[in-house]
Amino acid sequence: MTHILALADPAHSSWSMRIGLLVQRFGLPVSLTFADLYTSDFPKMLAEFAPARTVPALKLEDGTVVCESLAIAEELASRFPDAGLWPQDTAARAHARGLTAEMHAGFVVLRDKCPMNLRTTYANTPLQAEVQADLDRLEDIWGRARDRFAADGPWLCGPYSIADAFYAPVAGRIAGYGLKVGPVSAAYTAAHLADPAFRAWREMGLAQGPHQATYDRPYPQRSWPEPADLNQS
Ligand SMILES: N[C@@H](CCC(=O)N[C@@H](CS)C(=O)NCC(=O)O)C(=O)O
Repeated sequence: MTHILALADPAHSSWSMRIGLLVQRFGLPVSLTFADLYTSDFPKMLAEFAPARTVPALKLEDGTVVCESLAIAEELASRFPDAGLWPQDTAARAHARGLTAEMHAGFVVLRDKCPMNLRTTYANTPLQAEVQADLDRLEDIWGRARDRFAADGPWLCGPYSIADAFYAPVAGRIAGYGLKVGPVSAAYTAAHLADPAFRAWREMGLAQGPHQATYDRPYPQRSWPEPADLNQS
């Protein structure tokens, strides 16, 4: 038996994306299993992951199930200590933990108003004012992290870490809903859009799973931006 991670629609399930992307980006020996949201397959899959009620859910090879993205990320970091899921530097690691926990618990308005949709890209959405406070907070915390820990690369706390995987779906929302962001957020979003693992995840989202009409919005559409488009916004 091996570790198994239960996930849902890669285009829409942002919590699935965080942990699935982490596993794929770091090449962790965890197999992925998917079920589509809003289908009978979803509870059927989770029945094998009791007591989980949501995805992601991780079943370890001894049968133990871990629910909740933050706990799963921590457990993977413990199981694979040499993989570098958290920054090695102690201050950067502490900071990355705080950023990750804030994502897990926060940004409720952004998450509610802009549900992740890696398949459809909108322009001129009327969402900017509603989500501005969350965007301002992101610009602040991403900027502080990068100023202190990330002078040499595009990520938050040095090398790509759990914190970056947790914010990857936010980059997807900024790109997908055409949200106007400050220079730090634009550059950080562009880094995600250029990241091969992010791109592979989005390709999987385009290819896998049914159309989920609940994510449709009545806004004009445009094409998915290239990383360079973000830097110009
Ligand atoms: N707090 C949970 C949230 C997980 C979550 O809400 N997952 C969604 C998919 S993105 C889900 O499983 N929804 C199905 C449901 O609520 O029935 C975590 O961090 O893992």
